[in-house]
Amino acid sequence: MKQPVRVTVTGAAGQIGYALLFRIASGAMLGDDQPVILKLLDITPALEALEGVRMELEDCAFPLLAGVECTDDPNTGFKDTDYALLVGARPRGPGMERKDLLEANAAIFSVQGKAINDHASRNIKVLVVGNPANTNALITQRNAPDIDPRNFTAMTRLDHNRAMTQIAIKTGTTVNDVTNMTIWGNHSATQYPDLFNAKVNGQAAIDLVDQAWFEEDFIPTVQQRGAAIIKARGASSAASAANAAIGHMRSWALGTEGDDWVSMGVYSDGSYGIAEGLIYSFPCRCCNGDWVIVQDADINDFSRAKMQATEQELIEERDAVAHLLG
Ligand code: NAX
Repeated sequence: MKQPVRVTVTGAAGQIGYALLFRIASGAMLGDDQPVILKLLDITPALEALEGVRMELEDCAFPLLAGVECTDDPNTGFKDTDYALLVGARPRGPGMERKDLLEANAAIFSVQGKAINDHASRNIKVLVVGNPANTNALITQRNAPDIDPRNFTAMTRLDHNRAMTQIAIKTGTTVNDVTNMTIWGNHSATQYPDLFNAKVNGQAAIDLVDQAWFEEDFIPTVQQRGAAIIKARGASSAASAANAAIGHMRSWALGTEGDDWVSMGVYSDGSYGIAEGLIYSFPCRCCNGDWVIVQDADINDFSRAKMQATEQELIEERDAVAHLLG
């Protein structure tokens, strides 16, 4: 049996946390041969609820669960951590402007970035789920200057999975037939789900649908899916978000399949002309615990305009929190 690795989950007492922790402990994220020590971080008023989650984790008697620690202190929560899933965030309150939301979250993620910098493993892999995920990931990364910026990522895998299912339904196939899906840019309503590079049974997905459906149905459905879930369920996506987080980390740690790729919000190196240093969602392949941005995706004028619009939003978000970027 391998040595246990430490996995920190923030916002562990929340609804995504509840859908996530049991799957990490079962081996779904890092494999059936990888024991884990779970480190659960939440705010002080949530500590009692967190104890309840710990008890339930213990009661599952998961063979791979080597320990559970609960804390409200980021310095303790990130100590020696190998994997961190930053789920806890400040939700938008009544009357809160976008800028207020960015600032409230910037305060949380700058503290966590510093704690990661000071206490975590130098090889830590960080996934930010809490919204606004890309900019929260940027703030975390910029406050952890001693750690490689490539170790900080944001989640667009839920959007990726949503897009795969929508094209599968439209073409009368299943997600097993869909490959090479890409979500470009921000995890927000400006994201661009790309059907020019996606394939269904090896054929370009765009050739199987009409352009009007792509532009007027597919793109808005994927972009607005989070809002549709809130309207229907009275609560935001939780199990599907947790599932996407498991998928993101699993691909990163254990690799992507063959020629296929996944969508990950990663540190931009200027690929496809996207501003360097933004956390932008690109098509990525993973191998040996590392990711690379796929370089040969086809970009036409339509795609270019959509990719730039979502880039522009990320630039504006970055500029709004510039004073907290460390
Ligand atoms: P909940 O409100 O159920 O849980 C959030 C938890 O975070 C709470 O337990 C809270 O006490 C904790 N928390 C708040 N501040 C904290 C801090 N400073 N340190 C540690 N914990 C803290 O929200 P939930 O539904 O679990 O959603 C969590 C986040 O995921 C939200 O920001 C949400 O917008 C975001 N999402 C991101 C998605 C993505 O695809 N990237 C999709 C799903 C989800 O909407």
